[in-house]
Amino acid sequence: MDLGADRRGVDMGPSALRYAGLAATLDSIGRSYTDAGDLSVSHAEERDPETRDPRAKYLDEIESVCGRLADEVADAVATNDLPLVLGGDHSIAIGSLAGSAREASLGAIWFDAHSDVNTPETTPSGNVHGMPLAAALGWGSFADTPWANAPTLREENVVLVGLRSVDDPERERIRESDVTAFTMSDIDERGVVDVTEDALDIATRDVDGVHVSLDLDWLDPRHAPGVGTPVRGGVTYREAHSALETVAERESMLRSLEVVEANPILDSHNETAELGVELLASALGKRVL
Ligand code: 5AB
Ligand code: MN
Ligand code: MN
Ligand code: MN
Repeated sequence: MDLGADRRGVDMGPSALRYAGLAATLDSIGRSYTDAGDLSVSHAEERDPETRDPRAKYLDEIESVCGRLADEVADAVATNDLPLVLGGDHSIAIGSLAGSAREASLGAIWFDAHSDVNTPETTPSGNVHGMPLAAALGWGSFADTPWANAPTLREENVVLVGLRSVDDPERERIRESDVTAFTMSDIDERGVVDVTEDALDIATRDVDGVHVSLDLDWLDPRHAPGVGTPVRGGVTYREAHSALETVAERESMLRSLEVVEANPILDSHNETAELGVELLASALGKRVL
């Protein structure tokens, strides 16, 4: 999917992650897997730009894809498998979350430079990849958007980690909510492991499982250049691994996992996708010894 973002090419992310050796990496850590293939998504060129709602571009097509994705994720959860969702822009998280929360309660950890809680009413861009958490929380007009299955999450179990780019209306909405937000300053002061442990405690409190969403723009653009909305001052390569190793220590609570926003057009030699695969391996228990 790349309909949720302005910079094109993030729909090639899943291919780049496969090409970066996802299957071999899963083999090497002893994980058996089934590649369920790609969901089909129409391209922007196939669509009439005149029909695009400027406040939430391509929302109808995103709805259709997220509905199908939610079914696949829910099916995997129902058979006790761990759905691993490969993006694509972050709008797909609406489907991941809806599917993961279908049969049991869910918390969420959002590793991202951005807070992704805009609504069609507050968005500065009309890009739905800036809205998936608001959709899952049923904020703004997403309260009347039945397909988002909102509220999928309780505010008390949503934790943002590593924020450094938040729009004014998002800041206001987060402050008046029970969502927990850790900025880069929190990571600077406390260290990424401490913050991630706190995030896991909060996201898993009184729920059955947790969804971990990794937007690759969480990392500093030096390490992850192949993303559409890079923001300086992100976590380092080592900090990102430490955080995802901390996630792996709570594997029994991990219900679904997602990596998004890898854009091969903007990347250099596929290094951002390779990093994405490495980080997934850390989240799934890869250790040096
Ligand atoms: B991402 C921005 N807040 O809404 C907006 O990459 C950026 O999924 C959103 O975190 C970035 O357009 C969305 C300015
Ligand atoms: Mn395509
Ligand atoms: Mn982001
Ligand atoms: Mn995001």
